[in-house]
Amino acid sequence: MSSIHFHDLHSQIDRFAEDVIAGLSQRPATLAPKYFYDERGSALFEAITELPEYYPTRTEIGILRDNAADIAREVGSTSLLVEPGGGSLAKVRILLEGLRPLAYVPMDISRDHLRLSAAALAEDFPWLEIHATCTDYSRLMQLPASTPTGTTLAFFPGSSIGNFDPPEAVRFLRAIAELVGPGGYLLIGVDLKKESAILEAAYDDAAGVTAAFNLNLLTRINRELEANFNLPQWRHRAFYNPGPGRIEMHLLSLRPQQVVVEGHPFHFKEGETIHTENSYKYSGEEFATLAGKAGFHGQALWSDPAKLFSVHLLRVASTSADAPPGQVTRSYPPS
Ligand code: AVI
Repeated sequence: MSSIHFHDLHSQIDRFAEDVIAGLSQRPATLAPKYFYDERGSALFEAITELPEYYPTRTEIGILRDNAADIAREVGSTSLLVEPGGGSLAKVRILLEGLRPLAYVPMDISRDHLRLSAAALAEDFPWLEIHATCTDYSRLMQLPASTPTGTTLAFFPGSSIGNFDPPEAVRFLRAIAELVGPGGYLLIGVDLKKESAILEAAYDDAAGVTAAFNLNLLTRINRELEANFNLPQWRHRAFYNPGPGRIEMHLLSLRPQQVVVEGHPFHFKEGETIHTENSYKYSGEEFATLAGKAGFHGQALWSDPAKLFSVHLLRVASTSADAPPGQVTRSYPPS
């Protein structure tokens, strides 16, 4: 019989208003992508993952499926599997039978979503102890008390690491390295650099779902912060910026306008944008270098035949004397 424990580490302090006002006061104006995910935003994101142009989700799932046994062999016996941002828990299902951890700790900010998906997982994996932990993992990366000790593997799929700027990504990876400790592992999905036309189509799809996802942030601000963004006067814009190696998403002001948010007026010129998201793309070597700055060394790397997406297995050295072993590179399907 599986056991579910629910841990609430998330303080209710809401910084949405503060963050929006600070972001809109900057030039260029910015809004943090973590605020995309209200109920409608989460549903739109789910729809994005099924779009023909948005290759990352299905490609990563293919890599995990085709290499699940290999991944389990590389990691060996695991006591604890931790998933920061484990909202839907769909991808972890691919790995659970092979890894057979004693306990699984999904961490997510959305209480209700976490409860529902943890309960569904418990039904399907009755042997698994689940510690569903409500926390904003980008601010607090901490295991609840009472989880088993032993080798820990963190799982961070989806290429969400690309939504952090590189210095933030290093800080986040360092927090994961501390969480898993010496000898611990990180299995992480990272989107690869590729032709800009493929990238730009993935973030500006023909059906307009990504546009609706981006614009929904303004709808959310209107609803939750008594604001008056006039939606027809804003347009979704996404492009690949090759210098920093990232897709940028913006909201473009179609005319000069004033917007009021909780009593604060903001002026936008025609053509001015609000920068809402970056999605960094990394070659295998670039990402291994970034992870190295956080104390990880590469143990294995899997990819798909078209080299669209990558899954890295990284490890924290067991002792400071441990020499990092050479990384094994594999492609999908394994040859
Ligand atoms: C969640 N994250 C990895 C997505 C990405 O591809 O950067 C968010 C997204 N934005 C637009 N489409 C998808």
